[in-house]
Amino acid sequence: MIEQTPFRPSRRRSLAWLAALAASVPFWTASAAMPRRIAVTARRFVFTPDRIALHKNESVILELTALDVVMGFSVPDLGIRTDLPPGKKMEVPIHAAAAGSHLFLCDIFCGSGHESMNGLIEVS
Ligand SMILES: [Cu+2]
Repeated sequence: MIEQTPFRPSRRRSLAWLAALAASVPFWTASAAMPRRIAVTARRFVFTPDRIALHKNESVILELTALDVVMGFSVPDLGIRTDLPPGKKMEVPIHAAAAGSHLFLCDIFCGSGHESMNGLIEVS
């Protein structure tokens, strides 16, 4: 007669659990590293929101969409700019390396209020 211990997980079952755990690692490490996405719309002559607060060393993706005419999005301090064709979502990654305020603005003339079309990225 063979004696059995009350609980002894089989080697096969242990390997199955280990395989399941290993398979889940890429999923949760990828989701933990996903940057925050911030939707920003542009229309004559405002960005919404016009204040974007970031944490120092945070990486985000701005999802910029012009609602009416071709706009430009420029953050001169950070060396970032892109055209905003109307109706097309443009993704702009930003890494906020240092604390401070950075002006962003429309740099394509879009009408008589163009000069006041701007906002701030505030990193703290
Ligand atoms: Cu403009």
